[in-house]
This record gives sequence, C-alpha cells and structure tokens, in this order.
Amino acid sequence: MHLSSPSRWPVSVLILLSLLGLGRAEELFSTGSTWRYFKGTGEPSTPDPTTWRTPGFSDSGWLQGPAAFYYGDPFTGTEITDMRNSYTTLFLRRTFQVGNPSDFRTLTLRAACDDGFIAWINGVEVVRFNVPAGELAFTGTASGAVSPDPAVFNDYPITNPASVLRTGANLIAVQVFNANLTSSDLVFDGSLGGRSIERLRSSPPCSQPQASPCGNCIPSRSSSASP
Ligand SMILES: [Ca+2]
Repeated sequence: MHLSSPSRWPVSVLILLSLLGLGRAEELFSTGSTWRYFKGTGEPSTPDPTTWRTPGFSDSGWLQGPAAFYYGDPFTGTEITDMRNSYTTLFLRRTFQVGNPSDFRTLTLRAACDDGFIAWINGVEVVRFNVPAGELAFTGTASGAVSPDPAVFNDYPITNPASVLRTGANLIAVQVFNANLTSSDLVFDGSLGGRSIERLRSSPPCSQPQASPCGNCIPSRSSSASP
C-alpha cells in the first residue's frame, strides 16, 4: 500500500499518532557530527567547574573533531591517542538548532559509550549512564567497564523535551568517563532526535479547490509559514 506524505494524512490519523506518541521523525544531529572537545587533564572551567556545560561558555579554545571519540576499539572519527595512563575523562560540546521545542513529543539521545557519560542540554542534566551519582570532577571514573565491548548504540529517552529545548541554538555537553586510567579503550558517539507532530491549522485554506467540504485540510509543510 502506498503511504502519502504525512502532510496529506487526515486529521484523525494525525491525532491518533499524537495519542500513540508517534509522529514525524526529526533528527537534530547525527552520529559522526563535529564536536568541540577538551581533554580531562584539568577542569574545563574554573572557578566554577560546571560553567562549561552552559550555552554562554566559550569553547573557542577547545580542540574540534568528528565523533566517534575513541581509542583502543575499531571506530572512526577522532582518535584520542594520549588518554591511556594519563586522564580518565573527556569533555564534549556542540550546538544544534531547534525550530519549535513544543513540537517534540519525544526526544532520544542514541549513544555508544565506553565506559560511562553524563549529558546536559542547555545546562540541564538529561542522561547519566554507568557513572556514580553526584558531581564528578575531571578525575572521575565510570562505575565499571561497559558490556558488551566494543560498545553498541543504545537509546536514552529524555523526558519532557519542551522543558530543556530552546527555540534557535541549543547546547549539548557531554562528560565521558573511562573505567580507570589503564583501561584499554574508550568511545563516545551519539545522535539526537525525536518525534514531532505535524502542525495542524484550525481553519485551513485548501491549496486546491475540492468538491467536498475541506474542514480537514492540512497545509503542506512547504506552503506553511515557518514556525
Ligand atoms: Ca574503557
């Protein structure tokens, strides 16, 4: 059966998708994206070690490269060749654009990580994987070695997307932790995306004249106003 564009689906179908938590998939950034990164030989921001997670922090002096950030396992991207026996953490930052935060019914960080990480969006912690509770310094470590090894991609759902996303530029910050200084490997790569529902217009003008009443007309995305 041929499925037409969601912009042409009846309103009843879109409402059903909304109730089911489904809708249009929207990727905010992909795996292999470019990030700014800072090697954990010291705190990335002082005197407040949390400032680096916030949008206003300047990371212009940080290194830059594509994910995955890794050593010791068969990934591609940015190899961190001096980490083993030297430092246990890596700090990552990147910006992404959001048209309308309230459009997102779900938001998921999909990540592969060895051995643990904490992620913040616009300074708000959204995911914590395989690390202890509380604030962790640049000398912190993961709770243990990750399994399976090499690491695989897992989904980390983020609750209440509209409360953490902003219209326009958004900042995601990630602190990656190795299990210990002598660990043979490390990796982090991730993508961010969610499900959004097509915008509905209450009194739509139909783009094409129709014989029947067009109370359920939905404008195509190309012809609708920008959010
Ligand atoms: Ca490791």
